[in-house]
Amino acid sequence: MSTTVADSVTSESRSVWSRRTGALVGALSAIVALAVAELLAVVLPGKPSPIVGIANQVINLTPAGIRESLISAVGTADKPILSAGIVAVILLLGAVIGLRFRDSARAAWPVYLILGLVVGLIAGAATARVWSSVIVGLVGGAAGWATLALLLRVTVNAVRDESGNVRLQPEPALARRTFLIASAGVTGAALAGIAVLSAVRSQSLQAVESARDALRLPTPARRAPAVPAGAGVDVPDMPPPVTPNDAFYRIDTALVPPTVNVAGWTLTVGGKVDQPFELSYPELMSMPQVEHYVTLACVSNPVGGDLVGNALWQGVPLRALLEKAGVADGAQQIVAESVDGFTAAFPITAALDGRDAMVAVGMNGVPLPVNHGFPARLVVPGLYGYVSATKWLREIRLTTFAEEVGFWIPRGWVADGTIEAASRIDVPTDGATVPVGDVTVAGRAWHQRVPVGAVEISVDAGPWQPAQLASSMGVDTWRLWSWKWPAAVGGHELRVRMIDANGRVQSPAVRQPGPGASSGYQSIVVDVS
Ligand SMILES: Nc1nc2c(c(=O)[nH]1)N[C@H]1C(S)=C(S)[C@@H](COP(=O)(O)O)O[C@H]1N2
Ligand SMILES: [Mo]
Repeated sequence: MSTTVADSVTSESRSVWSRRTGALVGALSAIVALAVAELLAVVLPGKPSPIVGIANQVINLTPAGIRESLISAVGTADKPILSAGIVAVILLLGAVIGLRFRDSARAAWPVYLILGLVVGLIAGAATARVWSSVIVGLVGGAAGWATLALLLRVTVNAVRDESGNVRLQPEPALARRTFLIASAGVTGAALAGIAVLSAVRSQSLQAVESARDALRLPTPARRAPAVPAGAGVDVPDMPPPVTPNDAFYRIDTALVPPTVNVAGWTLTVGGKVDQPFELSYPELMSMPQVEHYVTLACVSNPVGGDLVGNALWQGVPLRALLEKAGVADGAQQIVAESVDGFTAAFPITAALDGRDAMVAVGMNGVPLPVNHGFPARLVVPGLYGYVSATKWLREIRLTTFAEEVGFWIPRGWVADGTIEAASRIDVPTDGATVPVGDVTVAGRAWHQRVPVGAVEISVDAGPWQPAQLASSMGVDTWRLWSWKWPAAVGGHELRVRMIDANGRVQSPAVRQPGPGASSGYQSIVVDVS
């Protein structure tokens, strides 16, 4: 199809104006499509936000090579970057479509339809309500197409001559002005849409936060022993023995932490049980609760890493829930599923062998924070979070090992998530300069379910020397330690290792995280002057 050029404009300048206009209008149509889709998502069942859905799929489908960095990235600062990347790709797509269809906006509708359908399908594929997501995609696509057609119409006046060729009859001055006004209108509307959307989001978070603020934890039937006075190490920059909630590491696949309304929330216990049941939040809260200090650790923690925290957890023993349901013959594992579709799976024995596995409702004396799984999550001492610690818990089901595996297992992590012995140096930090003389070295060591027996330090590959252990808080928590180092001038290498109460030395084999936990001794270099 050839285009003839309007008389008043040179071929050069018209083509520049038109290409740029096409791309710009296309990008604007994408903004409108996204804004409309996100707004609609708020009111549809399952709130199928295209951006959140696609981001979750990106996380789910990430290949093994970069998964390890992503698993620690998700839950932290990289999620907004992921969303921004998705928005950028959609804007770019819009610009390309605008460029291509700038002379025939009407004909672009199948492209918007197909894109809307594809986005809806991708974003909804891993959720319970694909149709809801597809509707959002299609409506967004329709809004995008309408925007393109409308804006191009006010910009250039395309007519067909007798031979079927498209003649463009722009009136540049008018078109430019109309275009600017129309674009400003569209951008304004899109921004207003986004503002409404984020207001709705923050309102639902606020609603959950205020419902949470009004809750009081019941007095546990069994209290945890008080933290001994000597459980800490009195050194500047050394973390406290119990991690405050706002300093506790956060790891999950959720782009936006689920905001669960306790009024409509239930916990289902089912699968291979004699008597499946469902509990409301008040019903769960009315069951006898226990309190226990447990150090939670992430399998993707690198050697010397900080993806570990220690809290006082309060909740209903998992054993009590299993006894209420009655474990049926053939049941082997517990699968815990969250409201956002994450699953963790671990052997039933971990709930019945006497350790304090629980459905936790409290963290350090307050109801679980939203980021850490409100209203309920699992905590299983001795197992990494990815196989056990489901946040925003919705269902517990008993299955066989063959029937099902947890979320991370098909993505390349081992099914046995038993925590391994680990230790780290907190002070001084790697690369620090310290004054010559007595330097206090301090850190933490953990091997949940097995008491820490000793922590040892080696300077410049010299003999291992015993550190002083702070008081124990129990068998499932880390132990803080310190060591007085008579430091001589120069650069020195410090290494740390722990030995458990059974005399087993932490593994020296150097391994990165994935498919199992990392291992090897942390080593830091300190400059003494
Ligand atoms: N719903 C849900 N629960 C989850 C996860 C998740 O991605 N989604 N990640 C798990 C992992 S890998 C870890 S290490 C712990 C971290 O718990 P925290 O964020 O409270 O520290 O949560 C676990 N529970
Ligand atoms: Mo984790």
